[in-house]
Amino acid sequence: ASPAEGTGVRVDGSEVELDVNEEADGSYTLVDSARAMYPVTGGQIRTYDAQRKTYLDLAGGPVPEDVLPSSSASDRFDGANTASGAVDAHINASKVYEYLRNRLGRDGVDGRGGTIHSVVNVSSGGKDYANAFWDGSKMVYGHMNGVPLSVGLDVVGHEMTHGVTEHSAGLVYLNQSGALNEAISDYFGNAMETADKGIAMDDPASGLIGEYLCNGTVPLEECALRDLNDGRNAQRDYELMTLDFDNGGVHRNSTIVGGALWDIRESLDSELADRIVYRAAQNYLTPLSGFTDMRDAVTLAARSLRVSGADLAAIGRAFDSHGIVK
Ligand code: ASN
Ligand code: ZN
Repeated sequence: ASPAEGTGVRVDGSEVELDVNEEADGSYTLVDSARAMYPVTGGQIRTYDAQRKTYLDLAGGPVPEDVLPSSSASDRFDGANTASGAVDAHINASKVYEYLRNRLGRDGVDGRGGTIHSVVNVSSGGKDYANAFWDGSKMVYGHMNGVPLSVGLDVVGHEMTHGVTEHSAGLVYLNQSGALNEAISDYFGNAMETADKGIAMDDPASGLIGEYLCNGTVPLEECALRDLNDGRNAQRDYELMTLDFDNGGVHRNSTIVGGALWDIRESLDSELADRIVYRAAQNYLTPLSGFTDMRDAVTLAARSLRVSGADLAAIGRAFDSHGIVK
């Protein structure tokens, strides 16, 4: 196989350039061999089509041998490759890769340029599987309202950030450490999307998560899964909820600390905020860290980056106003 330039049609109808492979038989696959900051590992970005298999049928390896990379007879990926979500997953994974590299100086999900695997078009046995997740070695995507979850850079960035967290802080996916894990994924997923789409931080829509999964039928703010501007599904009284489902409510409690992190991104230069949050997660958290540990971590990271007194005060206010106080 050799690296080639292809084109793809996204679910929204737009056309994008894709890094692909040309295979020996003349076909093309969604395998991007053009990246990896330190080309030691020969890492790739590989996008596979599960052809409606269920997740339980995907046992073995990062991706089992009978699940193949999305392919096309020509260097144009449209039709089934659009509908499966493969084109969107492939372009969004490369956007996340570039964001990690250019803004944060990180080489991919594992930080070592290792291969990034995404599997799209997973079903739930005849029905759509309306979710996406990081399973410890790959991203897995289904469809919601008929729309592949890979269309949203916030969703793709969220899932890939779970991989980054697993390879660094290792936050346990339960109770406060789990909610913090979720918040860090929400933060970077939305940071990547606002930067990519040029959404201003003072636009209330900047905080919406998963708002592009609506099929155009519902207003964005009604369709969004969560809102880091303390809107939809936010835990607005900032009281930690004890829930016996969802790993202790990780997707509700997350907005307490995620809302504080988003306030920081609104108050500071956004690139600086990203570096602070990233540094906090990389250097100052451990697997059982909770919300006040994150306050300490962000403060320490900001100090080590020598931010201004005004920025430090804004960081303090962001945590104070979400009830994360020492
Ligand atoms: N989409 C969800 C998430 O990444 C899946 C899950 O519940 N882990 O948070
Ligand atoms: Zn998550």
